[in-house]
Amino acid sequence: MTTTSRSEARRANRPGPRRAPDVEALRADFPILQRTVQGHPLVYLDNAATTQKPRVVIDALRRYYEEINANVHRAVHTLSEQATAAYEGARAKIQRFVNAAEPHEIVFVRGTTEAINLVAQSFARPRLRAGDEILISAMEHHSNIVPWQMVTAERGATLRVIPMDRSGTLLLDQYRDLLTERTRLVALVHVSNSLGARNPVAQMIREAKARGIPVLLDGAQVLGHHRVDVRELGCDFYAFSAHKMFGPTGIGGLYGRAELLEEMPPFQGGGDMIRRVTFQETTYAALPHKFEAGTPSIADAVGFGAAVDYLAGLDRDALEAHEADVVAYAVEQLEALLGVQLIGRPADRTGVVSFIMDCAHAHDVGTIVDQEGVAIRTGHHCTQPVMDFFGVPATCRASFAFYNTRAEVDALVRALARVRKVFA
Ligand code: C6P
Repeated sequence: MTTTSRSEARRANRPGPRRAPDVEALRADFPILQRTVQGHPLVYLDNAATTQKPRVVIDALRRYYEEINANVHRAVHTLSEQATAAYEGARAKIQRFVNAAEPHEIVFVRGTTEAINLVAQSFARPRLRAGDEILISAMEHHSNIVPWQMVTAERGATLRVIPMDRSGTLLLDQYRDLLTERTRLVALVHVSNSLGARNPVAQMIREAKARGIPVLLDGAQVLGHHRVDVRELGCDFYAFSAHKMFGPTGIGGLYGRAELLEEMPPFQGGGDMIRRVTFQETTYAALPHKFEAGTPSIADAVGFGAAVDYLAGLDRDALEAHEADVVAYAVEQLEALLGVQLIGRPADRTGVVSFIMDCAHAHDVGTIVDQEGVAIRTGHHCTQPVMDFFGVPATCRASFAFYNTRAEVDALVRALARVRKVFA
């Protein structure tokens, strides 16, 4: 594609009246999508694990290191001031992207896992008493189970679980019954990474808040697919990872309502999170720096800002519609295949289709389809309780981003036919 036709195509993908996105032009933004794997064009269907990075993000990282690199908040020299401006500028971009009220309501963390651990240790731990309860759901990622197990065990509190049915739908009547005067926090996955179920979080938050119970959402699988407005949702905490929304690895965000963040003690101690240190005592820096001990991932935060700029510059409604079409096509094609069984059939599905094959273990399926250039994830997807619920050791998971196409679903289906030929 020439430079002119590429910029014309890019214009077609900007916000405006609804039209089909120019997916080929979007794919050209992602250098890795041009490569081959095992002699075949790469078909990347492992976006729930991590998304690919557009050129603008890669360039932002390179430019940062080539032109600005310095430590932040520490020196008066020009580079340090520029690095600080770039780092804090990225925070403001992310604040606007999720519609938080203030930049200091966004804490930079390593990712969703660290964001949830921060809330478990700094919000829940000091508040929990024996007999209190934390409520999670049956479809949580280990990141939204283990931190709560650790903190409830230590404090003599109990972890309760909202059940689901075999479609991968949470049982809301039981949810209501589980919200009691003992519940100290609801911590809920917004979109399940192993089933693709998008939970009715707005309604669930309303019901918790009506009883004065704070809510944390695990948004790891959301921001790359849907717009999120944390204030409209009314959640207290929202955890997310840049690498699942076209940004770098090693950086993510925790949105927290300022009022709650203010009350919470620091998560870690060290440089940059203090106001004054003596051997007798330490006073802490203001938000958000109180929660950002040590030198942060500055370049990655800048790259995260570039990813958010990239997404905000696209027609997201059109991309969402395109992605929904590709995912629906994948469901239709996979369920028509002999010996393939879908795991979970959520009515509201985002980005993920999990399945098993009767002729082969998931890992063998993953190995064979890789030989055809198709990347899917196989295993328990860090959701072992979900595997236990469905009575399977592992699933194959095809997970999508807006740059995927129906033709790539066809490539997956052809690769699965080869699995059948090898094992049946
Ligand atoms: N899921 C997947 O292949 P981190 O690793 O901190 O960026 O994100 C953890 C996490 C938390 N919640 C959900 C719903 C997730 O999907 C993930 C990461 C990847 O599904 C890696 S296990």
